[in-house]
Amino acid sequence: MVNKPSSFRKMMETSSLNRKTRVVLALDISTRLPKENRGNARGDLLERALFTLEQTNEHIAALKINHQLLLPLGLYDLMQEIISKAKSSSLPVIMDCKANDVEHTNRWIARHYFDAGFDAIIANPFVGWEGGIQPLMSEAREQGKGVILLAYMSHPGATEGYGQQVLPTNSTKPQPQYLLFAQKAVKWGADGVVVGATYPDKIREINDVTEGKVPIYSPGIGAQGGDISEAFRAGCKYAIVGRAIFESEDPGKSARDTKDKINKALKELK
Ligand code: BMP
Repeated sequence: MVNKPSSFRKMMETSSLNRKTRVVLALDISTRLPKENRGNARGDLLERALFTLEQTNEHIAALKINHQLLLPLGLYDLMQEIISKAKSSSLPVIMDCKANDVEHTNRWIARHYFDAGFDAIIANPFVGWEGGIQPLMSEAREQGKGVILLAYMSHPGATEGYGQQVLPTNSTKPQPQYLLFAQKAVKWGADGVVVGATYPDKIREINDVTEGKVPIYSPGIGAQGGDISEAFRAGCKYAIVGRAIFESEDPGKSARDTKDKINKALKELK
């Protein structure tokens, strides 16, 4: 059952070291596509996304795409321009699809995202290993790609699922769901875990369980109220930042400031 980490992990480390940044840009630029003007609206959306990527490129270690950009642009359609642009500067691209389905569906989700050029996908460990995460991992390993698992999400309702106490199979002692997910991330050879920066204590606890074997990706900084320096002090490895960068007047400057703030926090930790 145990998997080895993929080359995606190495790719992330190389990108982060070369660019001296731990920022993963969540390129969640979003708009409606009015029926009467769909073509132009899609074109404008693509242009804005490409421009933001250009402005921020040198300050980020990777790019994360989510549904609000993928759905209007289309996977094998305009999204290809964004993936190509990222690839041309050796920027890893992560698809935040939160895959959460059964064997054959998960397998096809992974195949399409990897075939389309994504280097890693994000998945939900609630589905379990057999017929859930296993097919994603096997597709990823066949193609040298990565799988990142959710461990504790950044929103308030995360306490209800990730934060609940559960009785693991073959045990009489309840344990927090997120710590079980952290153990499974190590056992399954996940290439990362997502832990909300809004819960720095959870970052610390999860980091203790994974013993640094699985890099922690933290979203929830800025717009959702998480503090970037605190997240890194707690053990996060990469910060996922979206609106605080792309909604600012100068995304390039915001990305650079975010990078600098993280590097300062890391320096103080030494
Ligand atoms: P922002 O920095 O604008 O809040 O964006 C965060 C990004 O990370 C979004 O794409 C969101 O869907 C994602 N995300 C999150 O905010 N919390 C999680 O727990 C997991 C996520 O993937």
